[in-house]
Amino acid sequence: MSAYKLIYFESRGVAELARLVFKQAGQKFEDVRVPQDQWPNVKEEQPMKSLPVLEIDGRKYCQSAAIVRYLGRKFGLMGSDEEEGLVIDELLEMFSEMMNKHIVKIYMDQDDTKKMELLKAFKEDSLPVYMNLIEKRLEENRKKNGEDGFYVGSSVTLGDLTIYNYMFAICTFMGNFGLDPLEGRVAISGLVTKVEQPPNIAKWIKERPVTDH
Ligand SMILES: N[C@@H](CCC(=O)N[C@@H](CS)C(=O)NCC(=O)O)C(=O)O
Repeated sequence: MSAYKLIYFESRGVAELARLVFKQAGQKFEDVRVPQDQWPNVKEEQPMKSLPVLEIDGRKYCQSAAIVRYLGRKFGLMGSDEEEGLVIDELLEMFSEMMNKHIVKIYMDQDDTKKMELLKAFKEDSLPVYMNLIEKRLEENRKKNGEDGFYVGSSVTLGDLTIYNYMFAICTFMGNFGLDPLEGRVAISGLVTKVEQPPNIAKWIKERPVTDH
């Protein structure tokens, strides 16, 4: 049995999805959270001088997207065929684009009035494109698997964990500005609630450190 260590900062950031995959899989891992004042020393030991880093039996691997995909495959959470895997990959890229092209830029803006304007524009113009496709995929899977369906197939996959993780982050951020990205999105809201229910995930959501991002 491999020994896993996930090294990141004291935040959810780009490591939380990997933590959720470990929890859903019921796989033990060491959740190392580096305090900012220790970062200069720890940085020198990391292959890319950045985090997250996943250590498997002492060997270090980088890049959050590669790490979650590896863990998804390892623990059987990438769907039951190549097409389900493609739909999950499509979703991961959508959220990556949403974060990098929109959310991170808005987050970095120092001017709160400007931030509010950018967030409103994001909610009206760009967000619906992503949300519409997510709802379309949910409807496709509902037709195939009925009400028991998740994002793909009829059990939790990396797709469901991805939606839960990013919607939690985006709702938290936009909620600070009185905006709800899930407004009118009944199917996606329903999925988010459903992902919170399995015992391992419910326990983790309750016990994980509360952080701003
Ligand atoms: N593409 C990389 C980005 C890694 C990255 O930029 N990590 C940031 C934290 S989110 C970091 O280590 N910052 C500290 C530093 O660069 O000194 C990934 O997704 O893993």
